[in-house]
Amino acid sequence: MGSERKVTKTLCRMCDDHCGINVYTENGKIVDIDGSNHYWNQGRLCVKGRAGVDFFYHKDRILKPLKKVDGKFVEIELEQALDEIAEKMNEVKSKYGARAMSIWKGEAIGFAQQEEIARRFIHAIGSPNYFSNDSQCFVGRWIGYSLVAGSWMAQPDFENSKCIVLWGANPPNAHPNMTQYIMKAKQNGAKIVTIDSRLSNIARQSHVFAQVKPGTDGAVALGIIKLLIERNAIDNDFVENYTIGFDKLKEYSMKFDEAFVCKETGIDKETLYAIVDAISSAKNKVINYVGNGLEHHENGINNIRAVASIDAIVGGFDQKGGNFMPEGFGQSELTLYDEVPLMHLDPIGADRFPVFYEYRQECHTMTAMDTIISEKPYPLKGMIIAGANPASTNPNSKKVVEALSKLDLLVVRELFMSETAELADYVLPAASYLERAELHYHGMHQVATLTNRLTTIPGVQDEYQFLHDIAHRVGAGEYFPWENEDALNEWLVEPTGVSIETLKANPEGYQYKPLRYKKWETKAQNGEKPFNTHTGKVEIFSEYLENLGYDGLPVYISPDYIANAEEEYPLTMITGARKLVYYHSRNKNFKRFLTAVPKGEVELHPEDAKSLNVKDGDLVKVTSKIGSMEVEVCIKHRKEIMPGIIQITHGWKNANVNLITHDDKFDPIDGFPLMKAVKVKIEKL
Ligand SMILES: Nc1nc2c(c(=O)[nH]1)N[C@H]1C(S)=C(S)[C@@H](COP(=O)(O)OP(=O)(O)OC[C@H]3O[C@@H](n4cnc5c(=O)[nH]c(N)nc54)[C@H](O)[C@@H]3O)O[C@H]1N2
Ligand SMILES: Nc1nc2c(c(=O)[nH]1)N[C@H]1C(S)=C(S)[C@@H](COP(=O)(O)OP(=O)(O)OC[C@H]3O[C@@H](n4cnc5c(=O)[nH]c(N)nc54)[C@H](O)[C@@H]3O)O[C@H]1N2
Ligand code: SF4
Ligand SMILES: [Mo]
Repeated sequence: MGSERKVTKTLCRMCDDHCGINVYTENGKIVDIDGSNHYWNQGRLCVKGRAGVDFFYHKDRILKPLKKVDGKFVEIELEQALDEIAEKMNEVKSKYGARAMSIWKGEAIGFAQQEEIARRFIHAIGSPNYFSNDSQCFVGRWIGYSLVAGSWMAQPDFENSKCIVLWGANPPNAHPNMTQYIMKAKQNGAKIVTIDSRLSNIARQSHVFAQVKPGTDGAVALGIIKLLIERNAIDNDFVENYTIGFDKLKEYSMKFDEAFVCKETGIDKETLYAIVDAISSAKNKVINYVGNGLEHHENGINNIRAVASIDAIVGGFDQKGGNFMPEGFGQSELTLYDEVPLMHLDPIGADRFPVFYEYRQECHTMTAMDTIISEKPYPLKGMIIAGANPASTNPNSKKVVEALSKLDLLVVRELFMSETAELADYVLPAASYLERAELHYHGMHQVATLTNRLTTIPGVQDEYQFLHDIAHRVGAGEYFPWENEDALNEWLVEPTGVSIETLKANPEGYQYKPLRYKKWETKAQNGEKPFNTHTGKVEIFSEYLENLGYDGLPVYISPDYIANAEEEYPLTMITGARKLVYYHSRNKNFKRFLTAVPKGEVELHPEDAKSLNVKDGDLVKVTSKIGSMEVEVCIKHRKEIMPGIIQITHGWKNANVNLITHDDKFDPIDGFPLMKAVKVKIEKL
């Protein structure tokens, strides 16, 4: 009897790149995955993508609801779990009010639809408290660029660019497929510039590599701006007609002469000039691409605004080969911010970080931990977490564990037992990406794709079904009228003019609109706001920020470890440099990946290793003002990391760097925590 082999096309969600995949099944069993000819990846696939099979059939997958009884988990039936969770939510609501309940979506299920369903749910039950990993991811770049130009593009038009400047980003590790576009641009003659504190994988493939001290990118950017202005390598027409505050920036940038920039940032004059040469010869076909490396700092937003000001003065926004601004799909609005405005209920963190709240309409996770512990300004007693593992990934893990343990109700939706799930009252088995049908948009090509549900596992719900079932049990069913996610998807596409059938017929992506560049020009001609900022212009100077008490200009502030060096903490730690095979706290349970990268390590410069008298594999204690952690040493080549700088990647249970990252030091605009540029000391154990 021959076995029946079938291929189903869908999208990979082992990382956020969302590559098109062919999933092969034999007699209903998934046997292989390879890359499909989707617009985005055109046949390519990375190692994590292939590991989707390991993931789906992993022996440790949670397939039954778990309830904690006397400190131990016992399996219960789904209906019982849903009934009990709804009952406990009603108790929390009647004792403390609806705002004592909250929801948190993590990196593993975001963004778009899954995020908006979570937002909808929490508003539907009367609480403003929606949290996500975006208190420390992506939003720094998004707000930084949105303040200047009204939007940020995670996938700009790399392919047609003539100069790509990567600031604190390492696509070969973090966005394997996206890297192909950068390499294509390189083949077509684009100059690649990398600005990083480490000789990263993309730095090795760049024409220019500027090795900067952590947190000093704003000084580099302002130094570049000064030179571009002096050389008149700017788009004078664009600056005059579409920007605000250029003269102020020009005056301010004059402070950033070569001598200051080089001393402050650690790069040399030749490198600075080489960057300026690369940018000026590309004119507006320039992309400044900002990664996570600029976000986790106390002056992150202003450093990012300074970088965005480079795009502004060379006129690179919404250009072919520049920072292209895609048009949306135009689907139905799932969130209820207009229908159920809940500002009067004090969303957590909205008063502390008003810009973060205004731009993102979400609550601040670090503030939430303090709120749970102190019960101030009001008690936060219940939380549903899906696709996140904050006990590992949020800063100050000890506090996170203390806070989450104090909740009256913690529900975690998971595939595996995580550090966070361990703390839960209920752990519910969640549907993986191969068991969900959801819409995804690839901005670079303006392509929409509907993912294909390959199979379902009895008792394992997708996020929509779970929230639907709970909403109906707690009296918020009117907001969840769609029986399942398929029905929801029908409603979502209604206003787009594109049917579900069309999307189903195009599993390798459906281009919903042809690309149009320079939309600001057409908008200006039609009397519309050219850019989606407060004034409609590109805001090099932000009156909005000034009115809130911040600097209107992207003012540079020296990081604390430079401005206030302390003998006790002689080293500076960056964290989170991505390893290709792992995803934050994920994938540590895949044997083949553990063989490749078996443990967490502290990466050191050979000089620092020498003065600490440590060798590879030695166990050391790393201490910051937040706490201590133990980790093994990995000595890097002298060019790979700067002397005095150490790097530890997060996500390891036995070497958890977030035991020593700061939840108490923030960027004042977006509230992002200090997790790169942390003052530390190391002791040999
Ligand atoms: N394999 C894998 N891929 C991932 C992830 C993962 O965990 N694993 N995570 C995903 C997520 S959620 C995100 S947000 C993205 C992040 O995507 P990226 O930002 O591209 O990824 P990182 O590896 O964090 O790259 C940050 C770089 O910034 C450098 N850096 C640190 N501090 C500074 C600084 O102050 N200035 C400068 N100029 N550079 C600095 C680091 O050395 C590092 O090389 O990756 C995504 N992709
Ligand atoms: N020190 C330091 N810490 C950092 C960073 C850093 O650079 N340095 N980076 C930060 C960034 S950018 C981010 S985005 C955060 C990410 O942090 P988190 O949002 O916590 O992301 P993950 O660690 O990927 O956690 C995902 C969890 O979801 C589970 N999961 C996987 N697939 C599914 C699914 O389909 N459904 C459900 N319900 N669950 C699933 C996984 O088993 C895992 O336990 O980490 C941050 N933490
Ligand atoms: S880059 Fe790799 S893990 Fe990410 S979506 Fe593509 S194949 Fe999947
Ligand atoms: Mo992230």
